[in-house]
Amino acid sequence: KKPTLAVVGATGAVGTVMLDILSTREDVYGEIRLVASPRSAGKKLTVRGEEVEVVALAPEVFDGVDVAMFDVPDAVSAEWAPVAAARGAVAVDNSGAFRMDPDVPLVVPEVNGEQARNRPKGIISNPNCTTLSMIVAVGALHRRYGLRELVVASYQAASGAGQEGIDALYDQLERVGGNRELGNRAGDVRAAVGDGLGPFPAPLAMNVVPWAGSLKDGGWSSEELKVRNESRKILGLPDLRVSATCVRVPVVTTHSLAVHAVFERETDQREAQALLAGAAGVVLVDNPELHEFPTPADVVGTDPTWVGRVRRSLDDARGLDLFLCGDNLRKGAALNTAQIAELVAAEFTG
Ligand code: 11C
Repeated sequence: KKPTLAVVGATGAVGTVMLDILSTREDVYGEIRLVASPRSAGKKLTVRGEEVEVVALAPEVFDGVDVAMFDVPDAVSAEWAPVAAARGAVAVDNSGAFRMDPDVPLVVPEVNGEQARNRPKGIISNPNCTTLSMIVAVGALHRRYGLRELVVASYQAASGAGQEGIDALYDQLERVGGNRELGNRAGDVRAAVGDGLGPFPAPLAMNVVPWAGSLKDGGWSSEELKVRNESRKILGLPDLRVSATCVRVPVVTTHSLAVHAVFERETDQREAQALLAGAAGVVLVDNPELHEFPTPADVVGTDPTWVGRVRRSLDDARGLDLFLCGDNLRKGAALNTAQIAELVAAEFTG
């Protein structure tokens, strides 16, 4: 029998992309149940070409469910993923609630897919979108050269902060659009944006904001620590040196990262390009003489990690510098969750 799937958080920014992904990938499920907060219950959403009514989150919705995806805030997952697991479902959780739990695997199918089977709590975690946007490419390089250190700067899209972030960016762009007086004097963009900051701590339109998440010890942001801790766990490198600076940019969807990676072995630009080009889930676009490199505007809506600007570091033969882009709602969230769920679904159908 084909497994029954529950999608919890079906109406959010990631949930919406998830329904599209479930409608376009190979159909491995029997029933698909759509679950959301009581506020959204009764809404009808289309998945696999059929209208399905959204039901309110409650323990009973997990009865008979084999795989339950969670695209909800940390506190909701913390409470409800164990409920789904207790009722016999395998929970695939896209929140930060369980990622660093030693009894919960943190899975990227192209990198450590085999770990999805080792889930003592019946929960599998999906990494943060910033980690996910780079880890498939970095994992491919690690397999060849042996990773020792990552220094990264992110260029994160507004949709990483959910529908609220998307709405805030569009509203701000309307407030600044067409005004050629703006951007020349300190504070004038801030004045134009006014009370429309949304979830961001500074204007995002016509600006970049060096902040994502919450404040942690030593001035680090939670997002920066997630990149460090999750990369270590996924790659199985508990001592990996990682420095991240996470920055929000006025892009709707698709995170980018500038990566400086240092390895155990000497690197080679052409070899690194070839192995990235051949890696599952990675596309190489690296012709700077033709101005061909990945940009969020070209990558949004696609599944792979797009890599370009691959260079051997000038001052370290063991170093590589590169730029990459990944759709934070697809591979960064819904797609990776769907891929993990498919690994679990395959256990049901053999
Ligand atoms: C952002 N990466 O772009 C964050 C959102 O840990 O799943 C995702 C937070 C998380 O703001």
